[in-house]
This record gives sequence, C-alpha cells and structure tokens, in this order.
Amino acid sequence: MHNLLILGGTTEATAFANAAAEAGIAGTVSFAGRVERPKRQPLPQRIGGFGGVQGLVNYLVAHQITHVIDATHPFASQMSGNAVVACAQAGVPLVALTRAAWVAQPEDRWAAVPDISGAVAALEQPARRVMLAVGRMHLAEFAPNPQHFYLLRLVDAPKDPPPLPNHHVLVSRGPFTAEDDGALMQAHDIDLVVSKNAGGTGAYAKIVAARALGLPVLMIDRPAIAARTEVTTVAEVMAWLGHAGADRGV
Ligand code: 3Y8
Ligand code: NAP
Repeated sequence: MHNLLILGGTTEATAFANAAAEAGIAGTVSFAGRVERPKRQPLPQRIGGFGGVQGLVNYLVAHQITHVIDATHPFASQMSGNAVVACAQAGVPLVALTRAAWVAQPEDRWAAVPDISGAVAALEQPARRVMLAVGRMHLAEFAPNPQHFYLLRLVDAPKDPPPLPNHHVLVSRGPFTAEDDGALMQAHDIDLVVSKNAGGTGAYAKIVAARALGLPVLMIDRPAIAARTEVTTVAEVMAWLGHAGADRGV
C-alpha cells in the first residue's frame, strides 16, 4: 500500500499528483509556502518547511511515508539535498521527477553564467532594459546594478518595493506563452533577458520569445544536487513505484 510524499511546486509535480490520484494512490503534495495561493492539487497538501533534514526524517516516520517523489524545481537544491539525506536515514525510497536542462538552439544568443551572482556580475555594464524573470527571492542580489531598467515578473505583488530604482513589476504566474512573452518584451523595449535554466515547459516561453526577437539571454546554470535516482516522466515514476498501471503509459 503506497503512501507518497510528493515534494511539489512545479508543473511536473502537478502532473504526477493528477496521475497518482487517478490511479487511486494515496499521497500528500508538499509546498514550501513561497506563494500566497499555491495551485490546487488533486491530493491532500501540506504547506511549510519540515525543519531541515531531521524534521523531514520525523515527518517520514510519523506519517509512515512509503516513497518520496522529489518533483521540486531544479533550483530547489536545498530541499532536494535534504531529501537525499533524510530518505537514506529513514530508509524510504526516493526518486526525483526532474526535467532536462534547456539546450541552446543555433539561433539562440545565450551567455551562460554559473549562478545568480554570475548573472549579477555579467550585468556590470552600461544601462540596458532587462527582463528579470527569476522570481522574487533573489531580487536584492541585483541591487549593485541600479543603472538598468528591470521588468520584474513575480507570482505575488511584492510586500516592499524591490531594491531596484528603475523597474516595472508584472504580477503573473506561469505557465506563459511565447506570443505573450514576445509582446511583453516589445512593449517594454527589452534588450536583455535573464533566466534560470529551469527546464520543462512552464518557463520556456521567454526563451522562445527572445529567440524570435534575436535578444541575448543570460542563462543561469542550475545548482549541483546530490546524486539520486532521476526520471523525467510520470510513467517512469509509476514504473519505479511498481504500479500496475505503469504499462498503461500514464
Ligand atoms: C510555490 C506553486 C504548476 C506549477 C507551475 C514550472 C512552471 C509556472 C515558471 C518567468 C519564470 C520562477 C518562479 C516559475 C515558474 C511554473 C510552476 C513555475 C518561474 C509556483 C508555485 C510556487 C512557486 C515558487 C516560485 C519561486 C520563484 C519561482 C516564479 C504553484 C507558482 C521565477 C522560477 O514569490 C516567490 O517567493 C516565488 C518564488 C520559488 C523563484 C524565485 O526565486 O522567486 N517559483 N512557483 C511553491 C512552494 O511554495 O513550494 O502555485 O503552483 C509554481 C510554478 N512556477 O503546477 O502549474 O514548473 O517551473 N516559478 C524560474 O523558473 O526561474 C517564473 O517568470 O518567466
Ligand atoms: P530550497 O531553497 O531548495 O529550499 C529551502 C527550504 O524551503 C527547504 O530546506 C525546506 O525547508 C523548504 N522547502 C522547499 N521546498 C519545499 C517543499 N516542496 N515542501 C516543503 N518545504 C519545502 O527551495 P526553493 O528554491 O525556495 O523552492 C521552494 C518551492 O518553490 C519548491 O516547492 C520548489 O519546487 C518551488 N519552485 C522553486 C523555483 C525556484 O526557482 N527555486 C521555481 C519554481 C518552483 P526545511 O529545511 O525547513 O524543510
């Protein structure tokens, strides 16, 4: 009898939660509580941190979790690292449902940077009009480059004004479309896009739009994550669970 913990917060997590619910598999979807209204899930959900590795071990034992599916975002490296250690300690099988990194197409004008601070360093240049679509949590790190105009896309309206004197906030949650993102870039006369290499489809629209407009992209590589079993489809997770319906290609 399965009792899953799905570490959520992505398109893939929602897709898997739907498949598990349809297959009658019991589980809980977990969110950090980063946004005001996390997307409704077809399974019970919990919101908030576990309290580090030990907190997660305690949760796994107390809730008799049989399997953990880490379907968090590739940049949620602390959560994923904690899951590797906690599942090993608690003896609970773990699989990561992740998505391959985006790869530059021939017409893409990407400059790869290793992390957020690499993107900040690359912005030490005369004033540009920058679409900064990396969310809210790292905005303060871009304060050393106030010379740029920043188009900021956030899930929730910021509680305090972002520390960037010349900015426009757009409150909008994905998934987005390339057409809308292209129109947005033209409306704001954007000449540079900053993006995490999130992979998947939900954030890719701005990459397609930048390609079509011939705009350069500062592409932030994803952080390293401890070794764990990784799959990229819902069907592979079902097979990993040894779920009879796996052959139905769910
Ligand atoms: C709280 C839970 C679904 C999930 C949808 C995906 C796609 C849309 C695109 C841009 C990029 C960004 C951001 C983004 C996308 C999906 C996915 C994805 C990027 C929600 C969600 C939660 C979050 C947290 C939020 C972060 C922020 C990052 C916005 C739900 C909507 C920029 C990542 O205000 C904040 O504190 C926001 C924080 C972490 C990154 C950051 O540093 O600010 N996601 N996003 C999860 C939790 O509490 O555990 O409501 O669905 C989920 C989604 N956001 O089922 O449809 O799968 O990636 N999320 C990035 O890629 O750079 C937006 O604007 O182009
Ligand atoms: P993170 O930096 O890796 O995690 C920091 C801490 O937040 C974790 O140690 C854990 O706290 C808590 N946490 C993170 N994800 C959680 C979850 N799903 N359920 C319960 N607690 C969680 O994580 P993050 O980058 O802030 O991402 C937070 C959430 O947003 C995740 O659900 C992720 O999938 C989603 N998301 C993130 C991004 C992104 O760009 N980072 C993009 C899209 C979606 P404790 O140590 O107390 O357990």
